[in-house]
Amino acid sequence: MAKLGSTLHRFDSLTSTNDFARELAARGTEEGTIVIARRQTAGRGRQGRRWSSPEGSGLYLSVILRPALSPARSSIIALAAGVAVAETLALDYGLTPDIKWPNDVLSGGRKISGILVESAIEKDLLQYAILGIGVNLMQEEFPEEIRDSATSILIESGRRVAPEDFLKPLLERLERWYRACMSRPEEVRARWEELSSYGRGRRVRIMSGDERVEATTRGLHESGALIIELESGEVREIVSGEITLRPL
Ligand code: BT5
Repeated sequence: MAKLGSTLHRFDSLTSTNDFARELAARGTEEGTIVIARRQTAGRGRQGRRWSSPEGSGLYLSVILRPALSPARSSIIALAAGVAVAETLALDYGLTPDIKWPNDVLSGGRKISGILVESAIEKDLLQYAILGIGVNLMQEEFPEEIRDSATSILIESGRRVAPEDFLKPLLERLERWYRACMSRPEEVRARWEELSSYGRGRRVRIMSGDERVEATTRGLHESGALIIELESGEVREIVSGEITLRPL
């Protein structure tokens, strides 16, 4: 496997770094290639949601991955990325992050980073995965819709961190945790549970369509699903998707 970031494509502006990385990956570009942009005009989250990506204020990064994992096991990549971001914030920037399942990284209860993995699957094999990571670095304020729910390293610590400065330690941690996805996935899950207050024994409300249930978290399943125990004692595994989880 090539080192993550050994080839880097840097842009002033892109619709979405994931779009550009996907085009490269579809043309056979090697694993580890990364794409960053100073701003995104159509940065996106999951299920068509938007990712606010103002110029120079955040890190907007996509990494081309070709993991030796079955599609059913691939959600571990997003968990590993959450671990890498949370570790970087904690160990290199002195914050006290949390990871909200599946992979929102929070600081002071507000979202500081989001992760979007888009996979290309053919004949039940993972051809490639694009790991997109957005980290809020220097925003002092946010658009109305996310004013109360978003934060940045500047807001949390008073430090001005440039995208390239954050990129270096992040890539080192990503490298380590990405490799572990293939060789020691149980370590990724254990580290995720350590860094997240949602791992075990957290009371949560789970919303899926019209259904709302209250439950207690019981750790991560091998597949990356969150194990929950309902009031009735019934144990379920929830996979990310249309499910929203709120602390109780
Ligand atoms: C995510 O989606 O959190 C994944 C975000 C991934 C962004 C990166 S940037 C590089 C790469 N290129 C892309 O186009 N995307 C990736 P989700 O869990 O669906 O959360 C989206 C929600 O987060 C939105 O609906 C808003 O409520 C909120 N949000 C939007 N922008 C935000 C920001 N900058 N900071 C905090 N919250 C934000």
